[in-house]
Amino acid sequence: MSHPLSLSVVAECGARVTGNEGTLLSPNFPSNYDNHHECIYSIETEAGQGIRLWARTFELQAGDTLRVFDGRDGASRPLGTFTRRELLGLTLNSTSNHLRLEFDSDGADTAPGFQLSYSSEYPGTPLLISSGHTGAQRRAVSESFDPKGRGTGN
Ligand SMILES: [Ca+2]
Repeated sequence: MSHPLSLSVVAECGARVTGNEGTLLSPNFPSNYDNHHECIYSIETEAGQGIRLWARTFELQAGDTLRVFDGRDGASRPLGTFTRRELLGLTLNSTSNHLRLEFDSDGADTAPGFQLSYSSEYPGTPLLISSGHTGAQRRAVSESFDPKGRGTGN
């Protein structure tokens, strides 16, 4: 069993993770995901911090999507819907300490999927969980699209 507050966690399908940094894997990764698969991932870091998310591997078939929401549920502001290799070279930043990801695959064709990394926006800050704290701080959203990309992957 992993510790809920460990600094680095690996989350698989359907996981809810807390911590300063971690990795999210698509179902079966590094093998291909299955058809008709739906996975929801929830990330929570300490209150008052944002979350930075980027892809180390991202390869979906057209028709299979990863949707990212800036908040704790699917009613939150969408940060984007990504398929094929569209998330490679991008960094997504949340405005709150919650991030929700929804992966859906359709009934035809699969691919290796994704290996995503996330970290708190201010790494190095001590891990402080203060329940009851209502972080009303708002930061500007920055979705940085790096035209250079991150090379051609592995
Ligand atoms: Ca598919």
